[in-house]
Amino acid sequence: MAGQDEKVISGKEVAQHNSRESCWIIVHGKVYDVTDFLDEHPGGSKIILKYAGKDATAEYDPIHPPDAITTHLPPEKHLGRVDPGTVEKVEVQITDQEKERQQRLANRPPLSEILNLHDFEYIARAVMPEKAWAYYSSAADDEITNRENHAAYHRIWWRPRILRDVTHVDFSTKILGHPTKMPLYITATALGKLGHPDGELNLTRAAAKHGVIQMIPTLASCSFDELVDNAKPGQVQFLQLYVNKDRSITEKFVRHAEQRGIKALFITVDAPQLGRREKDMRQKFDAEDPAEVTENKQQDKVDRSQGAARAISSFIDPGLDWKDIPWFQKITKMPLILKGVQCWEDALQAYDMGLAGVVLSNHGGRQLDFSRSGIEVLVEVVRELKKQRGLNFPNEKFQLFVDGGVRRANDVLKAIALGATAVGVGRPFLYAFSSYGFEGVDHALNILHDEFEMNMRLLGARNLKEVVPEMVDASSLQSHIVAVPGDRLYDSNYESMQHARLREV
Ligand code: PYR
Repeated sequence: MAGQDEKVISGKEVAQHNSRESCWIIVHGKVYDVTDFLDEHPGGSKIILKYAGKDATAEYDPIHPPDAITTHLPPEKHLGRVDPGTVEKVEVQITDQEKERQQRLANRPPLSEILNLHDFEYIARAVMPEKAWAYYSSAADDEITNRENHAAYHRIWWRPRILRDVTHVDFSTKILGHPTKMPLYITATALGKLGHPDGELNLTRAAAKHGVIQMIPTLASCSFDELVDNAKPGQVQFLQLYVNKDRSITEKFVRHAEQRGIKALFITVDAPQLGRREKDMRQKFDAEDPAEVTENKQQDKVDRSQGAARAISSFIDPGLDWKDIPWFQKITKMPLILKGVQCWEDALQAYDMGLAGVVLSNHGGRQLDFSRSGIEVLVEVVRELKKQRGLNFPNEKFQLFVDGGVRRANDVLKAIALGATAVGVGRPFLYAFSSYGFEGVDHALNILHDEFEMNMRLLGARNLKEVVPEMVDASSLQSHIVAVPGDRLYDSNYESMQHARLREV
């Protein structure tokens, strides 16, 4: 239906289809009949009905991957193109709360005053739209693992070496054979446009400038091709994969990614169902009028009190299994890495099945609460793979990655000392671009660069090969107690969880 022959429909005609009985919406200038889809919409019918007969682009964009409509609606429901001059503008009412937020955004400090990644988080919390902050910052259940991810690094202490000539320090390395200026990569995080209109493009550009690798998320707000098209020639990108219940969709995506030059496929294995992120869920619930929620419940087959996470994730296949691995090996030559491994037994199985590595991760504490931190799991994986398969780490053939809770180059170097090839950093870059766009991510990477340089010197390590296990005391890592009286992340940025609200009388 696309192209020259596309039917042109007037805004007036679209406006007449503004009910549950006949619901048309406009997204990016195209008209769709979503009447039959209303009850299937993972985010519930109410939000679509709010835009019935109108242009829904602004609401649609941040929370949907660009191809969501084309994937879910049969072609006959793509009605044509709207005549742009005839569309009535949707009135956006700016609340007092939003005005205050915009004021805070205008008053944010200059980047020169941002000294570390915690600062970005602090500013982001103040200047981001509430829903976006809730989605990015939330974690599963009581958020114990989310806090533990960071706290675990507090239980590892350095044993630095002295009197080594550290005039020149080099912390570049290779990830899966591809050079990176620092031993970290920008890991996959969903819905970048919730935080900034350029979404994940901010990360693509900053990764290019700093010579680090970006992992493109399946659930990016920007389209996959846009992120690849905007990479510099030769810029290395990886892909994070959520596996679709419809394997033909996954196969097409993986083959396309390989053909577009993606260098490695990170298959997420810790999310057969997305965890309960109650801050996110509460946001969504608060956005509704409680009385209407009760009234409409009968009509609404989908539980929509589940926040952004639920709204975007219903396609993920909970049936994914070890027996699918050979299928992946058949459809792509890209190195395969499992993202979300949490014990040595699974790491060993991944090695035995010929995979290229594993990310020891609990999904930023967003999945199973009381999962251990990736850095803690790293220690047992290194020990058991050496014992059982004679492997030494870091290892070129089977690489170990860690993510979660990292806020300093100091944290990253602890993982390197313990055997990781590199570390994934996610939320801090989201907070950086949500507050300052591309310049924020650029500044965050500059900060990390400076921290690496200083820490390498203070450790007495001239290159990453000299960051060795003997340099750390990780003997307390397994005791899950945080022996610090206070912590900047939790004292100033971490937001306590709320309880259900009493209705006003
Ligand atoms: C998350 O919200 O954690 C996803 O991975 C989509």
